[in-house]
Amino acid sequence: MGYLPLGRGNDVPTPPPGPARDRARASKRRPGTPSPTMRLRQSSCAGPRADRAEAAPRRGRSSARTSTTADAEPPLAPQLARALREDALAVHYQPIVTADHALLAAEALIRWPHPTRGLLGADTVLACAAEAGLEVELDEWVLHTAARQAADWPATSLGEVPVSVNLSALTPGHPELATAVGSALAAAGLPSGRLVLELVEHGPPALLPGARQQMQELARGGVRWALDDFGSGHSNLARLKGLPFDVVKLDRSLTTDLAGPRDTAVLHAATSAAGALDCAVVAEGIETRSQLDHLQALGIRAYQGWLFAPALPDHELRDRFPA
Ligand SMILES: [Ca+2]
Repeated sequence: MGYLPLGRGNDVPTPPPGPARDRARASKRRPGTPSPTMRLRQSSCAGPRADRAEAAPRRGRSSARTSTTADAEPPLAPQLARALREDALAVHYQPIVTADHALLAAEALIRWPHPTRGLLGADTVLACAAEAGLEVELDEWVLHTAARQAADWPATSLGEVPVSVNLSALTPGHPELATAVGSALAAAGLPSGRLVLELVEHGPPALLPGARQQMQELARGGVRWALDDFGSGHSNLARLKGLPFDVVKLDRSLTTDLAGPRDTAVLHAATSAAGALDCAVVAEGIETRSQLDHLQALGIRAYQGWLFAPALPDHELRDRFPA
C-alpha cells in the first residue's frame, strides 16, 4: 500500500537555488474549532496566552487590545521578525499513519516557543505574520526547516517518509513559490518526491493566474500536492479535476459525528470524489476508536489525529516512529 503514488516524478531536487529560506504552517483543529480561514480572522496575534499551541478557540480580535495580560506584555508581531531572523521558531510534525500506527508521512506545523508566553501555535504565529507582513518569510522558513529535518528521517518498512508543508502565502501563482521550493529542497538534499505541499480547499478557486501551470510544473518535478481540509469549503470538483492533487485530506467536519446514515453518506461521497480525482485519502481529526472503526469500514487507510499523536517535535517523532 502507499500513502502516495511514490513512483511518480523524479527524486532530484527541483533546481533554482536562490536566496533560501522557507516556512509552513497550520494546526490540526480540535472539535468545534474554525477552519483555517476563519481561524486567521479570529486569531489574535497579541491575545492573552495566545493559543498555546493547540488550545480551544478564542474570540480574539486581531489587534493587541484584548486583555490586560496582553497589554502588560510587549506586542508579539514585532517580535516575530526577530524570532525568524534568529531561528527561534520551531516546526512540529503531526504523523499521518495507518490504522496500526505505521508512519506514512508527517505534517509540518509552525510553533513558537516564546520565552514568556509558552509554546504558541499556528493560529497565533500566522496572525502575527499577517500583522507584521511576514507571511512569505514565514512560509519560506517552514519550508526550509521542514525539508532539512525531514531529510534526516529514516525510512520505515513502508518506505521513505514524506513531509507535508502547509502553504498560506506562497500559494500557486506566487512568483516566489518555485524558487522557495527549489532552494529548500536543494539546501536540504531532500528528494522532491518527499515533499507534499498542502493547499486548503479554499485556495484553488482563488488561485492566481498561472497557478495551475506552476502546480503542474512542480508536480512534474516530483513535488506532490495535497488538498487540505476537503469538505470544509465549497469544492468545485470540475475545477479540482484539472489540478495535480495526489492527496485529499478529509476535513474533520466530515470525519467526526458519524452517528447517522447521512453522515456516512456524505463521507462516502467525499471519499468517492477523492477516488475520482485519483487521490490518496487522509482522514483528519481522528480522536476516538469508534471514529477510526467507522472510517476503516469505509475503506479509508490513512489517518491523522490525536488518537494517534499530536504534533511532535522532530526528535520525538523519530523516537516514536523509529526506522
Ligand atoms: Ca494541513
